Amino acid sequence: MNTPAQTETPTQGSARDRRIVDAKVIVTCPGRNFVPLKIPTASGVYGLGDATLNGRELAVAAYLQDHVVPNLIGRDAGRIEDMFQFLYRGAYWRRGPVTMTAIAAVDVALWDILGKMAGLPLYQLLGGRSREGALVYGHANGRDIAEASDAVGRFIEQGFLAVRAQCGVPGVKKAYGVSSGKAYEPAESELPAETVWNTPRYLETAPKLFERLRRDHGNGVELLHDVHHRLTPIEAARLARDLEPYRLFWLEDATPAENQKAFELIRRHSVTPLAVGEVFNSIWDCKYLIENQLIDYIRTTIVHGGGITHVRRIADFAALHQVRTGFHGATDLSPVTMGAALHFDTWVPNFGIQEWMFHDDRTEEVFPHDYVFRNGRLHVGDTPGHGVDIDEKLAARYPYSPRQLPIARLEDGTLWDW
Ligand code: KDG
Ligand code: MG
Repeated sequence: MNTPAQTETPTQGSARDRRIVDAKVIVTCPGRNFVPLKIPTASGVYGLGDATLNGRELAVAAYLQDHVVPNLIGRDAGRIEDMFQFLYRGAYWRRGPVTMTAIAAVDVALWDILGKMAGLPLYQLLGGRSREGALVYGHANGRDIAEASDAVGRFIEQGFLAVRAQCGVPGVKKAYGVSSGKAYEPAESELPAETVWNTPRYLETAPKLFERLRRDHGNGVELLHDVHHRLTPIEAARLARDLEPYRLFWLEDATPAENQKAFELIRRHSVTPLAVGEVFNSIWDCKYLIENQLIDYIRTTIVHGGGITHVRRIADFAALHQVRTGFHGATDLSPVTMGAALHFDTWVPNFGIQEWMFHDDRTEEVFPHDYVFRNGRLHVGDTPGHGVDIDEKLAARYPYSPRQLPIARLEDGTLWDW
């Protein structure tokens, strides 16, 4: 376990102590790109936020540097709600992934400062523990069904209680979620890699994968699957129905969610639980799906959803409609975001599950943290704040490396969703 370096003596934190004296946007690539934001206060206590938007990192770094940082200096770090309102409403231009990721970085840093000054872990500031640890799911994938089943088996051996499974599709050379042996990482090249997609082959393969997984591993493990927006509404309805016998924990992003009425069609045909929202960035993106109970899990997480202050509103709204949280947590979600998300998961009453992928060792060294995996769950520590720190000297050794997410086309060249 890496332990965060900064362990301040708790102070009362007067408005003078809490004055923001600087804000440093850091861009680092310890295995993949991250954009941490460090906000020091007059007291010497600092907060750490995260502004990583996969494949568009420098857009958020510039938005922060040019338009947000100059507004922070001299402000009271304790006015977290007002800061959110200032950056969201004050900018006039609302929502969008760049803006909301920049706001999230500031928001998380301020919650971190508040926790450190109060001498309390973040979950305690939110209202205290609702559970001992956050159920997490890992990513198992294989080039074919047999390989994917072996990968699921390895996760179970490591103690995972929930596993997302993806496998190669015959006739599809390279598909999302399926690595060619090395660690999964979709943002792998300077310009987007092109993949070719085949829906009919996929629709044949996916039910066979889950039939095999239930045969090999039984019903004791929760299984999840990500469609990555690739199906039309009626195809999504068919897949959700075909997967019913295998009792998935969820089927994710079955169809693009701009057209939210499409989910009514899926619901009409199936009781497979649905998860959506990793590409959403505000409560307005989630509202229709939640209030019409068209989904079961909302995936919008802290870093892309305006921070703890805004995502808390989404979670509270979801709770009214019995929708639970299932935060996005792929490798592009930095340890800072994971730390903040895990404190949130520890508190939020309507928690469902947390995605978790292993970070590269270099990433773990740059971001020491106190969360640990035990018996299928991630457990936060009691370090004040969110419990994640940064080794800036080490971060400086890993300069930005341009990488974009891939694109998908159909066999005739038509650009498709992925
Ligand atoms: O940046 C994009 C990735 O985080 C995304 O492709 C991963 O779909 C994903 C998931 O469910 O983790
Ligand atoms: Mg996904």
